[in-house]
Amino acid sequence: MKKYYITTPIYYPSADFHIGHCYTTIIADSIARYKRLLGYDVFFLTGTDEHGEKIEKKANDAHVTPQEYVDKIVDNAKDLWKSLGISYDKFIRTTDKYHEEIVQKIFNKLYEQGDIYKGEYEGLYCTPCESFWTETQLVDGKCPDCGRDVHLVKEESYFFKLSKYQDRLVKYLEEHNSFIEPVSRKNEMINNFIKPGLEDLCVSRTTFNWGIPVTFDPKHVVYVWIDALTNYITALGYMSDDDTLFKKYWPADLHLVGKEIVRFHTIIWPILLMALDIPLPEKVFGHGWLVIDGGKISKSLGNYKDPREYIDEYSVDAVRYFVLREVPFGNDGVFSESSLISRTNADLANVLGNLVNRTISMSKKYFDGVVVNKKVSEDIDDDLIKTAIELHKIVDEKMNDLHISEALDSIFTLLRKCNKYIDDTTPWILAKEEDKKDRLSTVLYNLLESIRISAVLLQPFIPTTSEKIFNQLNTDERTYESCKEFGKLKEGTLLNNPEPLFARIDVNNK
Ligand code: ME8
Repeated sequence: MKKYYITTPIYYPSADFHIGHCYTTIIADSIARYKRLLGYDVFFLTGTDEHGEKIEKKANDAHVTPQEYVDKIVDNAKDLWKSLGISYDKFIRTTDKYHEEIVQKIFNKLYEQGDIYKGEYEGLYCTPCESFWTETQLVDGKCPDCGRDVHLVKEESYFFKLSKYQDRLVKYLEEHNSFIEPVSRKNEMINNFIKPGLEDLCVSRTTFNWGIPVTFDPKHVVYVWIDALTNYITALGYMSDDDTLFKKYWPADLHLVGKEIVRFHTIIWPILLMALDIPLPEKVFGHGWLVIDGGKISKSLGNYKDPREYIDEYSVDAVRYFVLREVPFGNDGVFSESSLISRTNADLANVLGNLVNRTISMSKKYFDGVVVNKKVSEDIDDDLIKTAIELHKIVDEKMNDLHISEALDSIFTLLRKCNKYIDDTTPWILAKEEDKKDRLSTVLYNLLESIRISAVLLQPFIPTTSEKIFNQLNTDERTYESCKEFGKLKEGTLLNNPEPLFARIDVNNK
C-alpha cells in the first residue's frame, strides 16, 4: 500500500481561533481523507507550537507559568478540530517530552558536526512572528510580515550555517520544480530571499526562558522555529528508540502552510534536513489567506466570530464546503457570513439538497421507495451516465494539482446535470402514464446512481453529508472503486425516508 504523509503547521495555542485558522486544517483534512479513500496508508499530523517569547509574555500577563498557560488552552485546538471533523492521526505538542529530547539531540548533532557555532547576534526581531529581520527587509521600518514594530536584540547566540548550504538549496529548488507550489511562491523565495545571499541564522536565545534548553549551554534556549519545524520528524520518532513511523512515512508528501510561513519551510527546513542528511519533503504548498474586506482576519479588529458559532448555526459541512470551494487554492479569498450563507444556499441547499430530496421523494411516491430499473434507456441518459462514470478521473486530476475548489465544482457539475435531467425527463409526467412506468424507473435509477457516485466523491470534503446521503440511499456502496461503475446501487434496495440535507437560510432574518 502506498503511504502518504501530510502535515499542517503546528498552531500557536490560542483561546481565540478564527475561521482563517481553520483554513489549512480543513484543506489538509480533505486531502488526507481523499488519499485514504483512494487506498493510501495516510499519516496526517497536526499539533501546537508552544514555546517562544510570545507565549512567555502572554503567560506573564495572565500571571501563570507558560506551561500552565499552554496546558489550559491546548484543548481549545483539539476541540475546534473535533467540531470540524478533522481526522488527524497524531497531535504533537512541542512541550511533549519526546519532542524536546530529540530537538536537543538534533541541536547537539549539528553543533558537533560544525553546522552550529557560537557568536553574537545584533539585529531586529519581531516577537509576534518570532522572526529575525535585517534593516533592508523591513517595510516602512516595520515587520514585513505583520506590519508591527520590531525591536533591537543584542545577545550571545548560536548560529546555524545557512550560508554553507545556499548553493545546494538553489540547485535543489531548480531541479525539483514542484517542491514549492504555487510556482509564484518559489520565484519569490529564490529571487527575494535566497539569491541575495543567506545569512547564518541565529538559533538560540538568552533573553527569555520559555524554550528547549541547549544541553551543553543551558542559559540558551533553542530558537522556536527550529524547535517547531522539527516536529514533522520528531512526531514520527526520528532519532528515538522506535523510529518505525519515521522509516515508514518520511519524507513528507505534503507540508501545507500559509503563505507567510513558506519562507521557513522552504529555506530553513530543507537546509536543516540537508544538514541532518535526510531526504527533503516532496512538496511545500503555500496557500493564501482568508481575508475580510482586504485585511487579514484579526482579533484586534473584532471582525470574526468563533468558528464553532458558524458550525452551530450553519452545520459543519457548510463551513467546510465554504472554505474548500470559495477560495481558488493558492490565492486569497474573502470571508463573510453573507458569502457563507450564499454558498450554502446556492450549492448545498439548492443543488445538492434539493436533488437528493426530490429524487428520493419521487422514488417513494412512484415505487414505494424500492430501487427499480427496467432499463428503458433514451439518448438523453448517455451524457449523464458518462459524466458520472468519468467524474472520478476529473476529481483525481484536480486533486493531484491541489485544485480542491475545481474538484468540488466538477462534482457539482454532475449534480446540476441531474437537476436538469429531472427538468428534461419530467418524471411527474411519466408517472401519469402506465406504459411509461418502466422508463420512469430508469430515470429515477439514473438519478439515484448519480447521487450515490457524487456522495462517494464528496466524502473527503463534506463527510457528514455523504453519510446522510448513503443512509437515505440505504447503501454500502461507498468505496472509491464503486464510483467507477454505473449500476452499483442494487435493485430491490428499500430507500429510507427523505430528510432535508440543508435548510435554505433566510438572509433577511440575519
Ligand atoms: O504560523 N487565512 O502558527 P499560526 C488562512 N506556529 N490561513 C490562516 C489565517 C487566515 N486568515 N490565519 C492563520 C504558525 N492562518 C507557526 C507554524 S509550523 C512548523 C509553525 C494559518 O497559529 C497560517 O497561515 O500563526 C498557518 O498556516 C496556520 O494558520 C497556523 O498559524
